[in-house]
Amino acid sequence: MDALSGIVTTWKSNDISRADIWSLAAMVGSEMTQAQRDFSLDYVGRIDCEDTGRECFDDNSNIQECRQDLGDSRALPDANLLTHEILEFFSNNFGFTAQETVALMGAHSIGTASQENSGFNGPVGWDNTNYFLDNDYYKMLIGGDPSKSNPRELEDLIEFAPGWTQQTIVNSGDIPDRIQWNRDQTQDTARIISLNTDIGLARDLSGRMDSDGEVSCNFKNPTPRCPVATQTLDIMTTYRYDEEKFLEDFESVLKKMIIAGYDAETELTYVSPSLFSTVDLPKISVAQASYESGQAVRLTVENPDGDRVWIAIRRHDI
Ligand code: HEM
Ligand SMILES: [Ca+2]
Repeated sequence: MDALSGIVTTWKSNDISRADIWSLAAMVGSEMTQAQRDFSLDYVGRIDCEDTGRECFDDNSNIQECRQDLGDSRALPDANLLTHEILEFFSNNFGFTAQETVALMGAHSIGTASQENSGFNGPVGWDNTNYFLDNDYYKMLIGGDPSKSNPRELEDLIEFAPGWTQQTIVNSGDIPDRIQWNRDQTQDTARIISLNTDIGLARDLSGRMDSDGEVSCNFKNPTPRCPVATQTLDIMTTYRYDEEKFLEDFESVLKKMIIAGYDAETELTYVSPSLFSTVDLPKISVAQASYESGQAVRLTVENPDGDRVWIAIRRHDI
């Protein structure tokens, strides 16, 4: 939020809302980690929560004045949701199918988790390529025997999957202790994590998880092994073996997510992605925003001729 606030302020008067900029940031983050697909921001005109006339709530469901970190939207999903609860969350809030939900969760192919933010300790993130939006997220959870003509036999999907064990992360202050899964450590896999919600796309932890998130079955070890998540395992397997399909479905569901709640054709403004220009940061006046290395933001604005153009804003030294 802080990194984008300068940009939000600058473009407010151009009919580009904070929600547009945040949606744009999601597309830029995706594009910067996966150049093969076109993560364009196709629409602008989203209404910020303080302008919707709806009520905003704090964590205790008390009505509060709407602001950027306190919206009228639903709470974030809990990291201990079970398979069917994950599917329900994305179905109820976005109308997504199981396939769309499994594709969207592949976002954990990028980024990391940190104790100071969420209480989870995942400095490497969910796979070994946290700067690349690829299908490695699925490879962490689904096995298979590549030497076989059908590498997708159920037993092999389990037997040849990486191993995972739970660990309690002790936190202080307002952040509760967390239970996460750590991938069995080899030289290549040190510190890769999953949350119960990630494991839940491969294993059904129903009836086997306590209220803290501790699970009484094993990911692989058969004494006792957690049952497979029958609603999602096939889709996980498809993406594990077909990166193109994953990227195609991910792009499509992400674009759907960032227009959720709107009839895009009538309530938003279409932006032609064919008009694209790149402008170095010092030439325009949004330098107040602070960027980490690797971050960038793209905007659509009208140029002096009245054309709508794409502008990529990025730090000069990257
Ligand atoms: C059941 C649903 C989900 C849960 C419980 C969940 C939970 C989390 C948690 C706890 C973190 C660590 C945050 C931190 O410590 O900084 C995280 C990071 C992240 N999540 Fe999710 N997430 C979910 C769905 C999604 C979806 C749908 C997306 C995007 C489409 C997403 C994208 C990301 C990204 C990119 C990061 C890395 C952020 C960074 O590196 O700063 N997640 N998620
Ligand atoms: Ca990755």
